[in-house]
Amino acid sequence: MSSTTNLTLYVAGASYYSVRVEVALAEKGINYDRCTINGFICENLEPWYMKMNPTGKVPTLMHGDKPVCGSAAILKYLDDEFPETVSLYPDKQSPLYDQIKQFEELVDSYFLGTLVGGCYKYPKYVPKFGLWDHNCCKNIWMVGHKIIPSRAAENARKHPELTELYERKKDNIVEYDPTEEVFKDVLEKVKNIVDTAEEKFQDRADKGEKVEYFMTDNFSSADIYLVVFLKKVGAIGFSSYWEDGKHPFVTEYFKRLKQRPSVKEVFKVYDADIQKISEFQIKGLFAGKL
Ligand SMILES: N[C@@H](CCC(=O)N[C@@H](CS)C(=O)NCC(=O)O)C(=O)O
Repeated sequence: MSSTTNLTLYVAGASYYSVRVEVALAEKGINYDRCTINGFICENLEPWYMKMNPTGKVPTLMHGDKPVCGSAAILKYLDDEFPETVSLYPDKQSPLYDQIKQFEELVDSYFLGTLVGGCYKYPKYVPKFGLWDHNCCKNIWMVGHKIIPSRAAENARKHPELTELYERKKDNIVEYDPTEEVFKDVLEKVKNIVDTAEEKFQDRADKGEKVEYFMTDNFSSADIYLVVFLKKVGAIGFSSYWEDGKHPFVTEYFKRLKQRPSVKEVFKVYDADIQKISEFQIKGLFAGKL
């Protein structure tokens, strides 16, 4: 996409947190350059990337030479910096703003990599693997808890000026390689997010409000968080958490939102990227490392 806004978004294929930003940019109609970072060969640990985003994670948005790191910060930044585009947050003074932020914090109360790593290690808890299959979970688990920390240690030796940043990447081992107890706790959190969403829809319907969108009358960041959450968790294999007859609002909402042009366009690329994650293993990229 040609850039008229001096924006470059660094993403990884099928990255949960990156997809949020891509939906926001599509929704706002903002042009940007998309740069794909290949986590499988640890491009996110290259010094040039770590200098932009000291966490070594995606997404990162570069606006000119200013980096904005992490999906939550980027979504808010886009709203503040591009006020002429459709707004994704209500006025900061309104109680709705705090409610939306609270829901977003609930969705971010666990780390997606922990869910994915746990699904690889304890597949008996996954009702039915979907497009994001057991192999995808295995690949991410491998990269997340083993390849990235070992490359970080190597890079720390090569680039001593960045040792402190690379040292932090050791945390990846715990993040992506949960114990069964930690994983079960994450699953409870996932269920709780689905239940909370259903209750919120029900409350608004009871008050006679329209429930086309999640927390407000218009498409908002709460929709981005919810639809991307449902997409990812559903692709892994947990759609029965809401397709159980007890979550009719969530079920209908997801069917509807998937058809929204911004969401549809981004999810199409996302699905294709999931396929590529499986192919990486087929090509033997991990040969000698497994
Ligand atoms: N809180 C961050 C999380 C970003 C994140 O964890 N991204 C994953 C990809 S979906 C990543 O970069 N993983 C590589 C790593 O953990 O080193 C956000 O909201 O953007």
